[in-house]
Amino acid sequence: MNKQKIPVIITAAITTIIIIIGFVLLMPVIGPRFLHPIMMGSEPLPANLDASSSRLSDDGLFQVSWSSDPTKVPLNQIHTWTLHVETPDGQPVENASVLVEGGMPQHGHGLPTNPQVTEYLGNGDYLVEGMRFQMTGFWEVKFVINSGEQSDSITFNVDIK
Ligand SMILES: [Cu+2]
Repeated sequence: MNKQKIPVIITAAITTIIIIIGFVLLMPVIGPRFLHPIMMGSEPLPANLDASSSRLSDDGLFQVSWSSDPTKVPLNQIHTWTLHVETPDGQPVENASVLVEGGMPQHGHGLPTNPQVTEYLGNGDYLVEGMRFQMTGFWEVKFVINSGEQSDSITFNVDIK
């Protein structure tokens, strides 16, 4: 073998190995975004998760339920939700402040919009505007509820079809 070619071959081999190792190390970071287009619709709700639309908040302060308008959550369309908040013994929680968060935990992205509670409708009901889910699969929708001295949050697991 030509002596001058050996360093070139070694350099190329090392470079290749570094690129491969770098790619493997970065997969957990870039994977969700990189693979996102082919993930669409591939992951239904994990079987062990509670998918009910009425649940007790994390610290047990509020009984919370949601409904969507239209009733079946539409795919990729801006729509509204109504959140109902009451105490565990059934009294409506009036004039709370509610923050909305969410995303797809398996894809590593959040909601495509920034939904807001825009109106207190009375009787413990809150209008949530700007909801949109741009793909099918398992979504989390989290509400942080502040009422007077009381603060609690709840995460709903939603299967968008
Ligand atoms: Cu996604």
